[in-house]
Amino acid sequence: QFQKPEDAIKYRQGAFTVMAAHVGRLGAMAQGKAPFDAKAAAEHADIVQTLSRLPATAFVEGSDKGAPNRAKPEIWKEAPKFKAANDRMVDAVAKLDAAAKTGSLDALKAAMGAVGQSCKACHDDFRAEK
Ligand code: ASC
Repeated sequence: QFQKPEDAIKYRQGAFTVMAAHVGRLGAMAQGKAPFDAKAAAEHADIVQTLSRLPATAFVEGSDKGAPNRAKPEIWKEAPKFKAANDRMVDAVAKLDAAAKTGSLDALKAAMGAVGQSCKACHDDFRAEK
């Protein structure tokens, strides 16, 4: 699937970068820093849901090196724990997508809380400091 570790690193970083952009726009709405636009929120959540499934495919063995990246060795040493953390993120994002489709700001706020926690949990355990 990836020719070299660098390709996997770039792929997952690209997915995370675009996810973060759309999560950020949803976060701004959830926090009242941007006006709530139900249609835009549903579109952002849809994009995030599609992207949420991609990074896990790109944490291939040996891709801790090959290009600058912040993946900790625990991703591979504690693979079941990493998979569980990834699955929680995917699950939280699926719920976010459902919440965004309801058009309710309160539903969006609640779902964003869980998404943010799932981002942070994985970063705390599996992402190295800069
Ligand atoms: C974001 C983003 C993250 C998470 C994290 C939540 O918008 O880019 O990495 O939320 O900050 O704690």
